[in-house]
Amino acid sequence: QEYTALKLKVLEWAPKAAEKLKGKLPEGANVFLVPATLRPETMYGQTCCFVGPSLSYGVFKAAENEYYVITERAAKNMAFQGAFAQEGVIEKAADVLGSDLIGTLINAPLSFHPQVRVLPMDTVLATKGTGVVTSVPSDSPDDFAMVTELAKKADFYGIKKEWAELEVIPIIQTPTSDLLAPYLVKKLKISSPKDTKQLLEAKELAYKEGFYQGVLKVGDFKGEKVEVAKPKVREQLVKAGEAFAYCEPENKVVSRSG
Ligand code: ZZB
Repeated sequence: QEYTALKLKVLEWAPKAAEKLKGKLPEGANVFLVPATLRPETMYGQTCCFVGPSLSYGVFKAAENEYYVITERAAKNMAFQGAFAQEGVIEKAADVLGSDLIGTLINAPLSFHPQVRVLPMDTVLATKGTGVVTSVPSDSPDDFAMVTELAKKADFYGIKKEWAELEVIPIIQTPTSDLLAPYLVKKLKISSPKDTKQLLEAKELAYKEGFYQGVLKVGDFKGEKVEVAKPKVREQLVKAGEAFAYCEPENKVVSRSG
C-alpha cells in the first residue's frame, strides 16, 4: 500500500505534550505530525488531525532539527524507506501518549484552514499507516462522523468545541454531491462513530464515487478529474517538501477494508 505521508508542522504544543517533551528536543527544532493518507487530493479540506488517545507515539529524528511524531512501528518502516538520516536506524527523542497531544496546534498544508488542532479518535489503528490521521470531513465519512461527535460532546472529550467546528468546505464535486461524506452519513443514517458497519459501507461508496466520478472544485487543478489530479497534488506537496511517499509492508497490515 503506498501512502502519502504529510508533514503537519507543530505550531504550539498542548500543555501535556510540552511537559513531556521538555528538554528532549534541540532549541528551535521543527516537529511534524505525519499522517498517512490515500487521498492527497483532499488535503484542501483538512479540518483537524486525529490521534488515538490511548496509543503510544514517539518523536523520531528525521534530519538535523527535524522530528516526526508517529508510531514506533511506522518509524521502523520509514527507516528503510530513506525517510531518516541513516538507513535502518531510528532515533527516538521522546515518548508521548496520544492523549497528551490533544489540542496541539499544527499547520495543515494546502488546507483552507491552515491552522488546525490535534483531536482524539478511538478507532485510529496502531497497526496501519503512521497512527496519525488527517481529517477531511467533506470526503471521509469516518471523519465527518467523528468531528460531529466531538462537537456534540466536546466536554466529554476534553476539547474546545470550536476545535471540531471548522467549516466543512466543498472541495470535490461528484454526481450526487459536493459534500459526499456528510451526504452519505445522512443517507445511511449514521448517528455516531460507533456505527461501524454503515461507516465501512459509506467509506467504500465515497472512495469509488470520489475516485471515478469526482472533479476538483478548488486549488491549482480545479476542474480536473480526481483520477488525474491525485498524482499532481501529491507531486506538488512532495516538491514543496510537505509530503513524501510512505509504503506499508502488506502482510503486516491489518486493514479495515480487508
Ligand atoms: C485523508 C482522507 C481523506 C482519507 C478522505 C480518506 C478519505 P483505508 O484502509 O481504506 O481506511 N487512515 C490512515 N491511517 C489510519 C489508521 N491508522 N487508523 C485509521 N484510519 C487511518 O485507507 C486509509 C485511509 O484511512 C487514509 O486516507 C486515512 O484517511 C485513514 F476523503 O486520509 B485518509 C472515503 C475515504 N476518504
